Amino acid sequence: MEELEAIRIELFGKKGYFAQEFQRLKELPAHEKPQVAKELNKAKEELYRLIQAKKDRLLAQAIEEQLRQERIDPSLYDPTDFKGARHPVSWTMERIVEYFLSLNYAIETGPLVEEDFYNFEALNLPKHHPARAMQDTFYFRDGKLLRTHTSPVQIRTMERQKPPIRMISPGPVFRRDYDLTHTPMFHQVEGLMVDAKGKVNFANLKWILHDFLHFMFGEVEVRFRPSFFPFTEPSAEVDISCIFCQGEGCRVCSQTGWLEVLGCGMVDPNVFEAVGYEDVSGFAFGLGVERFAMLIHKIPDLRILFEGDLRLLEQFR
Ligand code: 2NM
Repeated sequence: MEELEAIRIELFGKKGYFAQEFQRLKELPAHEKPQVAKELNKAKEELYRLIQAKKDRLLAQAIEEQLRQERIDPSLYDPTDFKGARHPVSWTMERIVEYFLSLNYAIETGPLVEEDFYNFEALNLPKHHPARAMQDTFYFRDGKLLRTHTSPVQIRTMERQKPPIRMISPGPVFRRDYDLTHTPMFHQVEGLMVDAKGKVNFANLKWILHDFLHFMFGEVEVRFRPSFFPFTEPSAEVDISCIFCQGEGCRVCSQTGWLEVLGCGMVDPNVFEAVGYEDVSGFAFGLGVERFAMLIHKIPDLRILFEGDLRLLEQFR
């Protein structure tokens, strides 16, 4: 293409061959001028046409070469060879949500960057409360923080709505923790039911969690153990009989025959006071989705869930 352009300039440029030849016409005797001019014009037209034709051919070749190099082979895409699959944490989250949707619970979400009030203060965790030190929190310079649980969503929902409330809050939470059984980000689902005082009791909580755990784990034993959370009173931790040894005792259940899967309780009056509720009662519960996913799918190591290794996902197609 460059060579061709050089030739074109040599022939047709301002000081090119034809410019010079037409200049020289003046020096010719008058009777020769028409004939020479005619032949010059004919040669000029012919050469112009040839150069243009060559140019077109070179351009077409260049485009063809480019198309050849950039060609996509659509037969390379094989939808039956798809390596991806729903991640077990997503699957577990969706299954949990499916259960509570079937009971007409609302699915609520909220900000991941939270204010101290919603993450701690309103949940009966005043400043300097020892329970605050239990959870190591990611703080921002302006005092905001990454939520350490999804309970702030419950607080925000109660601020916005009047009872009755029936909701769950699925989503990621963040804690400064990283070892064999803890990652700095994991997922929680927390639930809340509130109605007029006396209408929601601990028996309701026991029934729904029994039913829910059977939905998730099949035919397991369920037991409630007294426990403590700042935002509930009374509080309980919930165990299921070990799904690996059917309660016989194994490494996963530390020979106890039981696996801890949930925390729950009746919402503390201080929490209701913080959101301006009066004469109500309610229950709440919380669970870690990764732990559920690991138990259900018998995944031995928490970190596998976060490595993005396709060999994990291939097993969930
Ligand atoms: C848990 C255990 C017990 C809980 C309490 C609340 C709120 F905001 F309603 F007070 N939300 N979630 C709760 C109660 C969470 O997680 C182990």
